[in-house]
Amino acid sequence: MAYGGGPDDTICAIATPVGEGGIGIVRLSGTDSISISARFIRLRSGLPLHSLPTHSLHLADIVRTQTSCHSSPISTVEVVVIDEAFVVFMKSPRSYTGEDVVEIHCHGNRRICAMICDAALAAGCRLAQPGEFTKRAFLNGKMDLSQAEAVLDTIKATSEEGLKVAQRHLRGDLGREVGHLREQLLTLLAHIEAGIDFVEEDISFVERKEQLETLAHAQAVIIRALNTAKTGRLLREGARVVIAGQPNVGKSSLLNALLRERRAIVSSLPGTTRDMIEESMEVDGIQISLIDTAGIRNTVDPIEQEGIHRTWNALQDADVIITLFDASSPPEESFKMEASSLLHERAIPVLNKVDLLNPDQRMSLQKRLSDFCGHPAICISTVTGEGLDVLRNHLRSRILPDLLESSEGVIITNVRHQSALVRSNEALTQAIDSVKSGREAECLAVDLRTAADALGEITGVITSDEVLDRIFSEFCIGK
Ligand SMILES: Nc1nc2c(ncn2[C@@H]2O[C@H](COP(=O)(O)OP(=O)(O)OP(=O)(O)O)[C@@H](O)[C@H]2O)c(=O)[nH]1
Ligand SMILES: [Mg+2]
Repeated sequence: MAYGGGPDDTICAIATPVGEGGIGIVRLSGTDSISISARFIRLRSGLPLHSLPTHSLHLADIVRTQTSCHSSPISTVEVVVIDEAFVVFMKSPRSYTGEDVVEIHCHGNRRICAMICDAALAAGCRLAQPGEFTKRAFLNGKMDLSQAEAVLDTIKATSEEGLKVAQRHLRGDLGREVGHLREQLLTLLAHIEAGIDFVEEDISFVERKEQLETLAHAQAVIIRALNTAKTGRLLREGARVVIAGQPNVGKSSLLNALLRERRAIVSSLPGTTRDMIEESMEVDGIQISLIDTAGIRNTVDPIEQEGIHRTWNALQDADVIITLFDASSPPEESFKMEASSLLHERAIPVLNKVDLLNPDQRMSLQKRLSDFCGHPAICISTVTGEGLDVLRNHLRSRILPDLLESSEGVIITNVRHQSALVRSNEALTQAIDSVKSGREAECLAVDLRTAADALGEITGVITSDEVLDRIFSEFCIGK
């Protein structure tokens, strides 16, 4: 095993974030958790630690021993109290890791946590590797691999929707769906293998039609899941939303309005923003990187040219582009901008400064802009704030298609899962082909096995140490 230390060691780590907090938690897990803890935990009740009932909190002194010489030539061993804390014992298998776990809930001071962790190390623990608690939970069957990965996604989720999906996976929704599908393929495989064994007796275990139905159903489920991968990525990483348009249309004003702070400089001079300004925000539960850019125009100013160059680069990576137009400048002018590059399917056309128009002007301009763009344009004013909610809703529905709202199905947020599904899907395509063209059952069996194994990688029934090490190394120590 690539981990420094064996799987049977008792491990410890600080489980709470570094820094100040009401409570800090040091956690021990492994067979010797209690006997090791007994060396540095003194229950206030005076009872021995091994009599600690499971799953209850007990007040204790956490101590360390130190040798002092002072003035005397004979050294003495002193017991020093590090902190008073609550101690909880969670007996195997009813714990996070499935092992005996001791948690020490001390004051949330970084030095105290470190000293308690040191005391545990001195008493015979080994420092946990990143993700080792969760890895043990997986190895001890407390969760499947997709759930273990969801632990990390749950900790790291930055938006409400991202959190929802991570928690769905944490509950095991993905593992269940994938496991169910794998079972169906394995059942089919068993029938086909039986058919191979009994071929001389000419027993047709499953009709071809039935085989095709099972394969097609599996493939449909996988394709549906794969179609959610883009949404999943946006949920996990957040969407890049770029505000672009000609100078002075109000891009920086819009950034400020959406952020609700005066982040970017706004001025009536065209060409104010030279560099890109990127800020994180949450729109309706979705994480967004909002990017204000230099206005696009022909210019001889080398700094502005560089800014515009950066705008074009930002546009390439954008998930959504807010293409902003100025309602107060002559429409022919503003519509004529390098529109073809700014008005593809990722763009939302937005007409700003509508506070300067009367209702008739506004309707007619909105219509002309919508016709010009081939998408309905949204009217806003960063001054009065009107239309900003409509824009936010629009952003949300662009980034999160309806499927997330309506379906209980899984969303693929993880590249490893995605690649396993792609491989499973490819194998199924070949399997379907084999059935249709009447190839030998052996070919079909091989493809089915490949498809089922790829699904097994997602839940971790099929896995390697290398894959596990890679997954858990992304965790922090203590998780
Ligand atoms: N009336 C009105 N004026 C606005 C509105 N939004 C922005 N402005 C004004 O338009 C001018 C330009 O605004 P900015 O936000 O700096 O425009 P920009 O697109 O970032 O400009 P550059 O950085 O130069 O490309 C400023 O004087 C703003 O006060 C609006 O909704 N209504
Ligand atoms: Mg600007």
